[in-house]
Amino acid sequence: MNAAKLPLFGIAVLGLLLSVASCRVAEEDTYGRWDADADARLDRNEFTTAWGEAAYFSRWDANRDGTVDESEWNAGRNTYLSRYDETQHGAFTDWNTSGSGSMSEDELRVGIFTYYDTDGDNYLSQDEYRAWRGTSGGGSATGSGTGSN
Ligand SMILES: [Ca+2]
Ligand SMILES: [Ca+2]
Ligand SMILES: [Ca+2]
Repeated sequence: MNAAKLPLFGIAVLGLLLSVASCRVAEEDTYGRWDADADARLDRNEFTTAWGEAAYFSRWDANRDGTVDESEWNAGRNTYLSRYDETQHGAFTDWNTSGSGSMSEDELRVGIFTYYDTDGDNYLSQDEYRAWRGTSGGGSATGSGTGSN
């Protein structure tokens, strides 16, 4: 009937959809939650907190003995680090800086941070953060225990 009103209605619906979509993005993008001082950079301390809260170490430590040995590290690397390249990211011995038989949580976390800090500036940017949280299809940022890393 009133053809002139239809486009306006369409625009209104489109606007509503767009605002819903942007809300979803804001909810899913939890960078701000991990970026405790809100300087738009995730530093090592902030990363350590995020890592600990998400209990990532236990996903690598398959036998739950509190360390990650070379076979566990190899398995975790194949599972979680999709872009892993030994010449670029180092071998087990490079990550296992203490030189003991297996890797502590600190050692593994430093390796992971370095892996995702692709520009090497000692901070995770939003893009680097997304690469970290978005791998292995874990989905929601809060995770259910079987997500990334
Ligand atoms: Ca920060
Ligand atoms: Ca272990
Ligand atoms: Ca960086």
